[in-house]
Amino acid sequence: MAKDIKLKERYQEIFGQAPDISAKSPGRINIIGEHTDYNEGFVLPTAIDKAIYVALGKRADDKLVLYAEDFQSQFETTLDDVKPTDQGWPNYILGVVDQIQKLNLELGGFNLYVDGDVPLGAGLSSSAALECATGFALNELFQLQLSRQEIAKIGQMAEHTFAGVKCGIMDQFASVLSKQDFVIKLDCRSLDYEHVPLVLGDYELFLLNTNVKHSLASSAYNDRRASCEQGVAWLQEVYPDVLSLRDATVEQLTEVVQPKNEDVFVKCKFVVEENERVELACEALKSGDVEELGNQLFTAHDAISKEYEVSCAELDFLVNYMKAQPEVVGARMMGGGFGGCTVNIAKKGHAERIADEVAPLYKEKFGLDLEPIFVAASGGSSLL
Ligand code: GAF
Repeated sequence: MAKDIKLKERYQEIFGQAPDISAKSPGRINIIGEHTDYNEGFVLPTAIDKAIYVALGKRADDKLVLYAEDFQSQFETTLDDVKPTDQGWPNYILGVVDQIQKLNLELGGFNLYVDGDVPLGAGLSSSAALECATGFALNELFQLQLSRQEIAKIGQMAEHTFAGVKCGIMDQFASVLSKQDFVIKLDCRSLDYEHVPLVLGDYELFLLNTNVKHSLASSAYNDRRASCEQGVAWLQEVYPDVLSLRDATVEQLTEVVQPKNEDVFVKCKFVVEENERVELACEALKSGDVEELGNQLFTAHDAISKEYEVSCAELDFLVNYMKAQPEVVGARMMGGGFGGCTVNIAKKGHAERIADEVAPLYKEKFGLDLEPIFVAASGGSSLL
């Protein structure tokens, strides 16, 4: 059921006056291209019709007073004392404030109220959405003249410094720069991008939320990133033109990296091949070949599970189940891994039935509820 978000009313109740500004920034899905963004490769995400909403008002002093509806929790600090907190959620806001201050842009004190309908911990990037909603709204409130790309980069750096995840740019970029009914083919090196129509003909896209919260995710994520950087460092000793895995070939990896460390080799090879899959999937999408697009999703899942090793039993079970469904052409885990959602492509009119059929089997095997989520490709951050 849609969540009732009472942004301006709740701001008024909490802070005793109307907000100066309110904005939203969406969560995202990714059709294909995982763990390629921090390797300067390609991704194919889009924003969804679920977002983080913020209302802000300027204060006369230098306080930051933040209130999160989901946690019924308030946090207070001052502009000259912005640092990570173990309270969790304020970090995504404070990290953005810190980045803006590091750019020597001038902020004043403010109140901020946040609510949203992006499911938390479901791999739909609620944290990137909060960073981007904060950056987007502060940009307007204090007339900072930041571009959307700069807001995305600020969000990414906030995640690195205040949440401890050395993420790539995909989630934040999708949250601020998506266009309704399109996916973004993003070159994560140049940040050049192309909006590609998300037209699936007789097919539709749906998500299944495993309800597995990714507790391992941040340390494993940083480990995978370190393996990729190690691979590049070894490659550069022989091939100085390789600046990231984006520039590498499987042949080079076999020659240089495999003899040094099999595991690093397998991780790097996954990234090189995942980039190729993004190209193939994007071509298939453009030419309306949804079955080929789906094939790329299944292949990508097998590789991310067996080679990159960021899947989990629940995700593997769901993707394997989909392989046996004649109406499903593709499925894979989505996002950083270790939980969250699968993204599936099925013949129109079958998704709900398939989700209903698999849910009891999933519950019996894992003791968890399986939640189907239907999303639409939506536009990026906006004022309300
Ligand atoms: C997470 C990260 F935040 C992204 O940058 C990306 O690396 C993704 O995992 C994996 O593709 O969502």
